[in-house]
Amino acid sequence: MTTSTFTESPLTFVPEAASATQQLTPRPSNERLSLAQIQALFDLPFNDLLFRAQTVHRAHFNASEVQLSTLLSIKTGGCPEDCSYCPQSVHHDTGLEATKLLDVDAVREAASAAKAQGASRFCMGAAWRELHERDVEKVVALIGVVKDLGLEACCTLGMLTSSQASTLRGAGLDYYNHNLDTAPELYGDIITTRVYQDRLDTLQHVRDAGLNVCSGGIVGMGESRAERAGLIHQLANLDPYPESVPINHLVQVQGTPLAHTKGLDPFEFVRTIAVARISMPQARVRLSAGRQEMGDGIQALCFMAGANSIFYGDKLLTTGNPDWARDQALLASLDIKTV
Ligand code: SAM
Ligand code: DTB
Ligand code: SF4
Repeated sequence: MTTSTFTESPLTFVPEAASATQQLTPRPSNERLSLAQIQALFDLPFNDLLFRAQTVHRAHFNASEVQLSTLLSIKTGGCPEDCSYCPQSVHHDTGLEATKLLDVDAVREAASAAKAQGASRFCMGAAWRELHERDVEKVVALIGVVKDLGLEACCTLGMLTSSQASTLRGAGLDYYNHNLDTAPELYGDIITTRVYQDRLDTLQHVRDAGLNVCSGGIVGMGESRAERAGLIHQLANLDPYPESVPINHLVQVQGTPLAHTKGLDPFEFVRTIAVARISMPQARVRLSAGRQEMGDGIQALCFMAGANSIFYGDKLLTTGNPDWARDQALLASLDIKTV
């Protein structure tokens, strides 16, 4: 006999099969979730998982609204870190040409175009291990350009000190992106030039400076389901959890060590989105890198699973993304409004 019922709130609808995770929704933003709870979500029957994710999503957001962020690489390539997924590392021969930091005019032009296409946030990424003091004032000027256009500003520049985080906040920065990327136990296999705690320290500096935290990870790097659960467990237990959670599908780039990784079952990617949505109910969960390779059907499932943000524009940092027109057509066919 099934005990699935609606009681006073849609959030209390808990199918019997999901009772192990009953206490997950709603939850205060600082309530800890165990790894077993996250794993139990991953292990739900696919349709039950999606139903739960949709229920949580609808309690906090309009399910037919997606936020648009446009990315710009403000400093490309030549990065000293050895992240095995990344085309911008000097350790991998990907044929990418390194560039200098862009100037204010180039950023203004790209941000204006993004605004004209409907983006609400402009994210500037640099292939740096950390922000160097000599670059702080230049980045401050770039943030000013984006804010002057009336856009939300986000940066991803590598590790930050607490005083740098405060300086960027003072310049008007709204979000800082710094991904945990994978579960702690897998981290050393993917990157050797920094440790997990370095990432956590920067996230704490960002949080302490009053910036919104954008942090997520990459799926499809050959990790197990338990390791995907481990990543979500870390993100969901940040206190408070991030406002923005990019879930990237690995883009396999020739010349990187992960170029020939065995492909991930696309439904497993959708599950990851759904578990992120349930465990971080009020976060914007961003369907991030990998959309170009994904197909419209899987993207639609990701929106059903609770993704409510995308990177919008024909390029991510160095790799491709669906172009504006294609995304506009996809969102229109799904009756999704943009914010
Ligand atoms: N250098 C800074 C850092 O690592 O924090 C900022 C830029 S870095 C390119 C930002 C993020 O891009 C990484 O944390 C990773 O999640 C993502 N990324 C890089 N290469 C990727 C790839 N091939 N596929 C998917 N995501 C990727
Ligand atoms: C994030 O989580 N994904 C974006 C953004 N934050 C900076 C970057 C994706 C990069 C994909 C590979 C590339 O284009 O170089
Ligand atoms: Fe450098 Fe960031 Fe790429 Fe790692 S992910 S190699 S830190 S640009």
